[in-house]
Amino acid sequence: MSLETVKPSPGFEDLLPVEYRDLVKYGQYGREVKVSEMGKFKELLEEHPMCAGCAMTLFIRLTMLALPNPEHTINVGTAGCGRLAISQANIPFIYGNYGDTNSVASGLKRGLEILYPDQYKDVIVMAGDGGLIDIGFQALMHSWFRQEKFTTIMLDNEVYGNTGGQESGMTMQGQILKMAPRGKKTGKIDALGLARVSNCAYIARIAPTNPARVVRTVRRAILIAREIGPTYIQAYTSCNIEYAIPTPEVMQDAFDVEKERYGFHEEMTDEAKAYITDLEKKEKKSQSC
Ligand SMILES: Cc1ncc(C[n+]2csc(CCOP(=O)(O)OP(=O)(O)O)c2C)c(N)n1
Ligand code: SF4
Repeated sequence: MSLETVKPSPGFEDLLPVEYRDLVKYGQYGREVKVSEMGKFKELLEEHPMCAGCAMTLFIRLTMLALPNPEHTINVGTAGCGRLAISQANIPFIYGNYGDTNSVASGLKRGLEILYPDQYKDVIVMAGDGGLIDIGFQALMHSWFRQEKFTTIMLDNEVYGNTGGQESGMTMQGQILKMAPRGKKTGKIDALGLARVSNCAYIARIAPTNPARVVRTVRRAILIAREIGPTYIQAYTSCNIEYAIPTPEVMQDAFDVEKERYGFHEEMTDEAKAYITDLEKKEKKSQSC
C-alpha cells in the first residue's frame, strides 16, 4: 500500500463507503497525528471485538497513532487476543502461524527492501507473550540474532488470554490462573535481558498509563528499526478477564503494576541514540519553521 493506492480513483469517490472517504480525508495517511488530537481525526482502528476495558486494546489503539507512515506499514500478528483488533485496523495485516511471526516478518521485510529500495516499508510484529516468548521463542531470538530490521511488540498480559488462562513464560512466579490452579512454579522470563544480549538496537518496557509516552516509544522503535537494527517493546497490557480486574479498575491496575514492577524503561545502542537524536532534532526544526 502507498498514499497513491489509498486515494480513490477519480470518478469513483462518490461510490465508496463514507467510512473509506472519511479515512482518506480525515485519517492519518500522509500526516503525523498527536494524542492530543484524538477525537478530531479518523483513527486507523475504530472497531474491535475485544473485551470491554481491555488494556491491550488501548495500547494497540495508541500504537496505531504512533505509526510514522501507516500507508507504508505492515503488521504481522498471530493467534491471540491482540490480532482481533490489529486485523481490523486500516493497515495491511499478515497472520503468521502461532510461533512464526518473526520468521514471517524477516522474509517480508527483506522482500520489501528489494522491491522498494527507495521507500521505507515498516514491518511490525505485534503478538502476545505466549506467541513470542513460548511458542515463537526460536523465531523471535533468531530474528534478533540476525539483526532483522523490524520492531517486535510484545503485548504482555502475562497469560494466554485467548485460550482461557494458561500460564505463559511471562506470568509471574506463584500466579494462580484458571488453568494454572497451583500457581506458576517458575519466574517471569527476562525478555528485556534477552533482547539486550541479542544486541537489539532499542528496547523499552512500558505500561499504557501515559498515552503520549506510548506513542513516542513506538515511534522511536519503528524509526530506529528502519536504519539500525531490531527493536523490542514489552508492553504491560493486562487481561482483565483472566486476572479478574473489574473494568473500572483496569487503569488503576496499570498504574499500580507500573509502580511496583513495570516502570518505564528505555535503552538503546550508541548508534541508535545518535540516529534518533539527530532525527528528532530535524523533525522539531521542521515543525517550528
Ligand atoms: C501452533 C498453535 N498452537 C496453539 C494454538 C492455540 N492458541 C491460540 S491463541 C493461544 C494463546 C494466546 O496467548 P498469547 O500469545 O499470550 O496471547 P493473548 O491471547 O494472551 O493475547 C493459543 C495457545 C494455535 N493457534 N497454534
Ligand atoms: S481475554 Fe483478556 S486480553 Fe483477551 S480481550 Fe479479553 S481482557 Fe483482553
